[in-house]
Amino acid sequence: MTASGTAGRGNELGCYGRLDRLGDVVVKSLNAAGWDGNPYPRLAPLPGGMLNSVGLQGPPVRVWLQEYLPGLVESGACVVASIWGRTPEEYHAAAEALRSAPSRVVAVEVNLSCPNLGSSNDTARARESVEASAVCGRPICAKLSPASQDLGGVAASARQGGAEAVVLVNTMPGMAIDVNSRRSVLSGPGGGVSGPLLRPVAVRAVYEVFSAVPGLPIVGVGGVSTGTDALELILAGASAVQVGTAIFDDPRAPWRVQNEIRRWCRSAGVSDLSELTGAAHQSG
Ligand code: RRO
Repeated sequence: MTASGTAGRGNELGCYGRLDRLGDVVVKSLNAAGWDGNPYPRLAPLPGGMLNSVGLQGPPVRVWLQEYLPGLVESGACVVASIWGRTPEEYHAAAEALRSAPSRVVAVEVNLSCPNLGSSNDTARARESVEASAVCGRPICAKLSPASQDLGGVAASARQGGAEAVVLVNTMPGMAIDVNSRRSVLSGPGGGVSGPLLRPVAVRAVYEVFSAVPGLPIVGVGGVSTGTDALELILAGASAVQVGTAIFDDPRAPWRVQNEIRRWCRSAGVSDLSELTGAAHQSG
């Protein structure tokens, strides 16, 4: 899958590969009213990763449905719409606007964890926000922050609210300062750290939630740029993997990662990837 926020809102990646050959295309988080996002600069490269404070920029769901989704549907992609809100009511409004989406929108990712919204994934709020999103009328997965002290509790709460899976993890809150200007490198004080730096954080989060909430499917995301990076998340407990920041460096990364996983499985004699989900737990 592509990770939300890294593959555009429509078929932007379609010129690099067949979108219908990916698991799903997850689009940048949307809400009912649309939002301008944060002032620039919003992105900064880091050694081993990236810092962003895009600030949820995006059109209203209604405009996305009219202007961006048709190209994605035409590509044959399975689409996952990501939604955000500041309150359960805002999640409800975004989800309601998606109710009429074509069946190609196969699921909704409820983003409970934007590092640039000041939203933390608090357990009660996770359940309420997911419950409020049920109106979209399709399967829901909840995207959680690695910054939570109780990721297992938040994941369990999202499941109680109706989430069929969790997506682990969003970016990690972070900050970088330019010593010459003595200011944050971004327009605001901080942002979200992604890329290879995030991978061990994601692997641990997936590993913990796989143990803490048995049977809850996990989509792993964070710093995946090769097939073996993806396999690490799968061995920790993920049933599917998203590729995100690597796309900025190589827009063909999602297909390349898929091919590298296939090649590795062939050489290791693995015929069904699901055999590997959580396998690191068996070996201690
Ligand atoms: O738009 C953003 O600033 C943003 C979002 Br919604 C998110 O979920 N994660 C992130 O790192 N940035």
